[in-house]
Amino acid sequence: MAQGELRVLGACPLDCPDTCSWVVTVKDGRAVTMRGNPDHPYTRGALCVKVNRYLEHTRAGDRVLHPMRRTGPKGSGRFERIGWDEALEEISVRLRRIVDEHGGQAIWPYMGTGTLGYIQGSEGEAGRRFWNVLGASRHFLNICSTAGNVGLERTYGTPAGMDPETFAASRLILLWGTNTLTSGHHLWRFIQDARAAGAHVVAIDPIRTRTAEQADEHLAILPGTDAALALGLINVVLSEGTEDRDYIDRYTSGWEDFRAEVLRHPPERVARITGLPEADIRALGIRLAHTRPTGIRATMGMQRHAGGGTAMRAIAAIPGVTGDWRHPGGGVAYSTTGHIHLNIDTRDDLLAEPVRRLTMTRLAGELDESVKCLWVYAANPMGSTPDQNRIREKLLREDLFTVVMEQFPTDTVDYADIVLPATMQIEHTDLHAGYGHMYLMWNEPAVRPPGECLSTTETFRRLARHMGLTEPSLYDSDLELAEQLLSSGHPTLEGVTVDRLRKEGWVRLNVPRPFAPFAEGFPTPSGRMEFVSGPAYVPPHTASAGDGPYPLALITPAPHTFLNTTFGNNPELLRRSKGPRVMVNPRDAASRGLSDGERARVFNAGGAFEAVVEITDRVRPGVVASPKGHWPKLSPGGAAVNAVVEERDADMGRGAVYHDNLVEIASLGTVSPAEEGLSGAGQGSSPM
Ligand SMILES: Nc1nc2c(c(=O)[nH]1)N[C@H]1C(S)=C(S)[C@@H](COP(=O)(O)OP(=O)(O)OC[C@H]3O[C@@H](n4cnc5c(=O)[nH]c(N)nc54)[C@H](O)[C@@H]3O)O[C@H]1N2
Ligand SMILES: Nc1nc2c(c(=O)[nH]1)N[C@H]1C(S)=C(S)[C@@H](COP(=O)(O)OP(=O)(O)OC[C@H]3O[C@@H](n4cnc5c(=O)[nH]c(N)nc54)[C@H](O)[C@@H]3O)O[C@H]1N2
Ligand code: SF4
Ligand SMILES: [Mo]
Repeated sequence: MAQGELRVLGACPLDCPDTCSWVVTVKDGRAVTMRGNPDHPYTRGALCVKVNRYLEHTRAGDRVLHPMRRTGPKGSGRFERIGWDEALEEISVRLRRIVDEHGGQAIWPYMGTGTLGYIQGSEGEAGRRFWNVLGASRHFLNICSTAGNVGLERTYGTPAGMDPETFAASRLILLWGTNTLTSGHHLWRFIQDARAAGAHVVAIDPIRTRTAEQADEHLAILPGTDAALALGLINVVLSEGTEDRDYIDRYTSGWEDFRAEVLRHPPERVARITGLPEADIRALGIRLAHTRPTGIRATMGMQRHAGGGTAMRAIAAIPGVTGDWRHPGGGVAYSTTGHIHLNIDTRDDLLAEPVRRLTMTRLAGELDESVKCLWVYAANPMGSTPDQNRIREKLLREDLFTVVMEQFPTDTVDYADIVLPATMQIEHTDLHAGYGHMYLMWNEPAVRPPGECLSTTETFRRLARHMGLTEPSLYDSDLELAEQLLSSGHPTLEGVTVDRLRKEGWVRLNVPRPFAPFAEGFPTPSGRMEFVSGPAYVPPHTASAGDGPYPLALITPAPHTFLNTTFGNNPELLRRSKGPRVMVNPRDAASRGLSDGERARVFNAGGAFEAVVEITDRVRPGVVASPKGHWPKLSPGGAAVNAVVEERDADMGRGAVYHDNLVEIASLGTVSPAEEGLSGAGQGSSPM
């Protein structure tokens, strides 16, 4: 390290399972490099295509650096710069008046997943104390993973499962509705270790993603039919007679009913439901029956469907039947968050009376006259939330007071009355925990915030002071908040202190290594895993297509170049994304007269967006795919994929159904040369 240089340890804040450890080199108060930390046992160095540009992003010309007040009509994005005092005064007056006239519940604090920090972000529900003192409505952050979480909780008593590091010990790996190489690529090293020892890797995904391409086998299942496949695989295990009777007797409940449901799903029936060849189902079933340990990596993709919760339950049943939970490297890994027992005290004691709960994915429907203030932070609902057109209409309401705390001028910012400039990760303190690994992570600020940016916690402290609120805990410092978070007394956190985290950068949870969490039972009330009772397969919405006007099943997966809508404005990443595109099978393209590289309109009753057609057999007939993350205002036609995603709930946890919508596609004619640079038209198919 050169003289005068400082090395600061941090952690990636984004909603990605990996929560990378990074090292920022600071010289003369300026961050000069950011590199993945090779010493971290899970993330081991490399960051990713997106975050390699994080430093550049912190200095982007369009960064929001000062408080701003709206000067044009809502949606115009026209603002004037104001001072913090002026902003705080205007906000205080408006909030007081709303609370006096309509009650605190007229405020909707709409927090997203822009940072998963336990201090600044959604995992610790930053700002919640402040909102409780005002009696604001509660925000239900259901946008991402709730169907799967609830499905697993009902089965195992927790959404937690395998330590992902133990995939190195798996001998059969099912990558089930997960695009590992795009959405959390650090798991791949462990999969490669398993492969070197002879493991077989199977991707179960309607799209031939870059991950499916690298797997030994790819089952291109019909969207939303995974529960049926799980039942079919278990059916074959029973035919082979390799179920673990001892494990089932000791550690599970509801087996007889579930077994009857399994017996109703022989491979020939499952083939009809899933669109997979019967021979493939049987072959994988036989492999599963005879390979211990089998590790299943299932992430959020497969639960963004009408039956997502039930699908998770059916998949979760597999290691209960095979006894895979006995072994490290066996079981299911969805999220590790359930293993993290920080003390998340949301301070409901500060509420004067119970308040209602408003649902994140239901913004379009629930943002009615009863809401007088929408306070958006670490979220970009105009880009990420279903039913984009209806949200846009609702945000135009003149008597709605909208405050947006942001780093960048998103589509949502365009509808704000007041914009508050937010810090980025190298500029504030935070505590993190990966949801794809077993480490707590510390993020030390490396540089001073640019302009007048403030962290979430500091913004709420200043606002509380400006409003004259007297509750002492509103003024706790970030380090005090960190100490409180670590004070749960849970054995997995024994010996973990703020000092230690600051010094070492990360700490592994105190769990055995290797870790087999359910080798001897489950954290359910009975101590047993609960097999789903009754029907174990809920068909997807897309199964209802029939000969209706919208026959194509649309999947809207994670893009390689953005993280949700974060980085959607980075010029280089936007260029590499090739712009909004839609993958269409040759057969569906031919029947619509679509040609490769042309501009098309993707639409249904809820709305439409424009995309460049990519004709490819990466998707099967009847299925089309277009990645999430493009900013509507930076997209041709001014709309993005969530214009056609409906506001509907999955079967559990009110989960969103991003991959379960029906659309039609029509040609818009050829792309003009001016657009070609962005669209990448004619460059051929590239993986998701
Ligand atoms: N590069 C990048 N990384 C990301 C994100 C990003 O936007 N970009 N987003 C982050 C976030 S917020 C999350 S929640 C995670 C999500 O990570 P993933 O769970 O990987 O999310 P998706 O890309 O939505 O879906 C994964 C795969 O599931 C497939 N799939 C869709 N429907 C079905 C189905 O019915 N059955 C099966 N078997 N497969 C199906 C899709 O085709 C897709 O390839 O990734 C995080 N990581
Ligand atoms: N079509 C489709 N849409 C989807 C999905 C899908 O699969 N398909 N996936 C969904 C999923 S899984 C998720 S998690 C959601 C995510 O949806 P959102 O939670 O809305 O996340 P982002 O779109 O990334 O927007 C986050 C914003 O927070 C800002 N931000 C980041 N850090 C901070 C901070 O510290 N303070 C403040 N004030 N702001 C900050 C960023 O600049 C960014 O604009 O999207 C969902 N949308
Ligand atoms: S987005 Fe994921 S892979 Fe990329 S740096 Fe962040 S945690 Fe690591
Ligand atoms: Mo997510």
